[in-house]
Amino acid sequence: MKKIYSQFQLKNEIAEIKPLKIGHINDSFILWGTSPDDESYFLQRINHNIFKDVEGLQRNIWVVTEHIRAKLLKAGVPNVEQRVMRVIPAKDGKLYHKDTDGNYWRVYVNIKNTHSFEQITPELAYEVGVAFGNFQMQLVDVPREEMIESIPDFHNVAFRVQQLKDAVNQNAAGRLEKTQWMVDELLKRADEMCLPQQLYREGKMPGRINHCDTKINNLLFNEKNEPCCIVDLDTVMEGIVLSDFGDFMRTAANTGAEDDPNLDNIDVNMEIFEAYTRGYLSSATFLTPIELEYLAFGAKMLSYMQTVRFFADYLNGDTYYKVAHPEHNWQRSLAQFRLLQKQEEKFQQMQDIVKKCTSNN
Ligand code: GN1
Ligand code: MG
Repeated sequence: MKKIYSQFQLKNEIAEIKPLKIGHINDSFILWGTSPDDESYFLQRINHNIFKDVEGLQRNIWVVTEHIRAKLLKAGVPNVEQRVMRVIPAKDGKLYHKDTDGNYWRVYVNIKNTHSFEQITPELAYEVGVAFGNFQMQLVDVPREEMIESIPDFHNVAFRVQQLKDAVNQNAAGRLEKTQWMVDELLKRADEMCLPQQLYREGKMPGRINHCDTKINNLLFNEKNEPCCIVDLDTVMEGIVLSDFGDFMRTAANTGAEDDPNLDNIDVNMEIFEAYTRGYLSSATFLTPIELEYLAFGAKMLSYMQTVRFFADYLNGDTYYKVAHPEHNWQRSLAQFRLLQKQEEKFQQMQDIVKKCTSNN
């Protein structure tokens, strides 16, 4: 391990290496210095099967973090180092290091004395909404020409529908017969679900920088329990605002679990929906009328896309998502589809909340 971290421009000696059990994608470690005042570091092995262009990925993160840092410094915000991640370049100046086994590594400064939450509450939803709204606000003028799509077509609904159609045609795992009804349900919604991104491609809906993993545990809080820093920047890329708004609603505004075996547990948590919307709209003041008009639709769009992704993986024989049992992707598909149906039922209420929170600003 020393051979790895000594490739980076660290300020002090490392006394201890602690593996961290976070995330399903990369492997993470904390590097502690010899004294408590020393800088400590966050070392990660990047999963380059998923992130195929590591150079571009790291450039994205550099561009985004340096852009935010410059804004915070200019505004005279205190504790900037606790509010934005800092990438430590390797000694050769690259933003990563490739070892002799072909693994890719990167280092950030470890942001000390912070924590995150796993359980959602309306208060937390509000704060997370403010934070992700701020994040997009800070990035409205980031130099996008320097950024790439770290996973091409990641949140592109039409691409995901095409993957589903391919999976149906191949029927690789022989699971189509008993699930044909799901194919029909999903394909009949395809045009509607692809519409906002169609508007984007036609230049009618603006492109924005999204985080693309708007989960509550990607917001760090400091020792005073104030939200301070958004982390997990691997999927930060251009898209439409519906994407981040919708993915938070998909993951947090659900009374059940993402893979809930009991579909009766699943419903839209309207209290969470409202709290996040209120927080988000209080800080994302750059939104245009067309984005506001479609914002609530984002919740349906992301539940739809996740159903399509889980289901296509089920048909393909579980090649992408890790599964705990053979029917897991089917169970996930059913649960996400039920959430979509509940969101369809409550769509007018969701729209009304967005309207109400817009006019309160
Ligand atoms: C994956 O690994 P995790 O939970 O951060 C996936 C997301 C899905 C999510 C569904 C790179 O995220 O897009 O929404 O599973 N990330 C990738 O649980 O595919
Ligand atoms: Mg993630």
